[in-house]
Amino acid sequence: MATPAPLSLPPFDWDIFCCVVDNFGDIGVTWRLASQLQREGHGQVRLWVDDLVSFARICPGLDPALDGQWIEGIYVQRWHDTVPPNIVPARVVIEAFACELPAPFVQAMAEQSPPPCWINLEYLSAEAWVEDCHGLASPQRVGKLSLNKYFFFPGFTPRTGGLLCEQGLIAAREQWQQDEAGLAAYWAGLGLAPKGKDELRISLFTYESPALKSLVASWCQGATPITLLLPLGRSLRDVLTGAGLANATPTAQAGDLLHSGHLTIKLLPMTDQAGYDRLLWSCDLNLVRGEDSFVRAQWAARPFLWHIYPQDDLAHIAKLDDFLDHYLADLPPQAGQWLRAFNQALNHGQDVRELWAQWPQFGTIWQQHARSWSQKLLADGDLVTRLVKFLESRI
Ligand code: TRH
Repeated sequence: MATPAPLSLPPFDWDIFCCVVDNFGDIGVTWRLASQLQREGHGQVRLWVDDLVSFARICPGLDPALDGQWIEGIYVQRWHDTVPPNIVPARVVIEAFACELPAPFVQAMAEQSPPPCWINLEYLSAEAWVEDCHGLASPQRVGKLSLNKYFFFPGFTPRTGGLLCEQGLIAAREQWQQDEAGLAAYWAGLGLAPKGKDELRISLFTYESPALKSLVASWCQGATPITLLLPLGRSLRDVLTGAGLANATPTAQAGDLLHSGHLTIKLLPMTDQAGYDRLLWSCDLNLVRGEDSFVRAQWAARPFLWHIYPQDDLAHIAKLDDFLDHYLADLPPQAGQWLRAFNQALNHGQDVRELWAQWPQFGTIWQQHARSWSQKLLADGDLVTRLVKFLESRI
């Protein structure tokens, strides 16, 4: 539950600014970062957000009507055009994804002694240039004063900022995936029987794509029983159309259970992020998108397909390829080629029936690969560990 702000606030160690461009990724990443910093004892966190209604979709305890509130030990401040008078910036100020900080806040930063460390947390990308730009300083003039802003790039290699992954997450996932009784209780909570021996459970949280129609159609027609866990959202129409259930789209609601051939579709409400993680951990295959669900699918140690956030100039396709170069490097060539083709077809909106038909051939090796990939990614530390180390030399 949200607690309204008291009159006086403590000094903050972290100010994190989030501008919600669209969807849930901007707030999804910054909320995970704020939560991890707070829970792992790195100090008091204030999170500035311009769209509390979107935030509340993934944080049900939040009250979008409040200007300031404490939630799970973090102070959430509605970000208006103006900032409260006499604002005292935290020791570290993070602007997420190059959102522009309010000018009076930057002025207060420049006047503070010593000034805060200013970080621009960038979008995740596997492109090679990220290694050269990670950690670079960009001098900023503020009137007669100056401040350094540092670029911090998440990434997949030791020379980047790594990926957000809170301590204890991997152990919690292991426990969850080995607990048969717990899993049966989880499925029962969703109104489903325990998973059948030959059944596949698949979660899907993507954007619109014609590829979904062909994928869902082949799930309906295939011999394997499949249950699709579908949080309500942008992919609903394509999924139901592929299942021959387009007529159900206008009235579809969370909780509905739909059937078409060998496919069962369970419509889910959006939950908090921990609930979404549990869904990813429980499924045999996850279709994810954007940045944060993409990273969390990797921590699930299960096969996943990535529907990358589309960009006008098709820049996202090169980004997808650069990620796949890393992800597929340790797979036998045939399996790697298949997975590359599958991800590309999904992102180009192509028919994927023939690709899905090869799941029986490659599913097991993909599952093994998903486990080793998740371990490999953490070998050089998670993003918060790397960020704190980076700051130690600058504060
Ligand atoms: O929602 P996304 O598409 O977000 C974005 C934004 O559009 C952003 O502008 C863009 O730059 C970025 O992608 C790349 O995808 P993403 O990043 O996966 O964010 C979804 C968040 O929603 C993630 O934190 C998980 C969360 N979530 C829940 O908490 N509960 C749920 O039930 C579901 C389905 C998702």
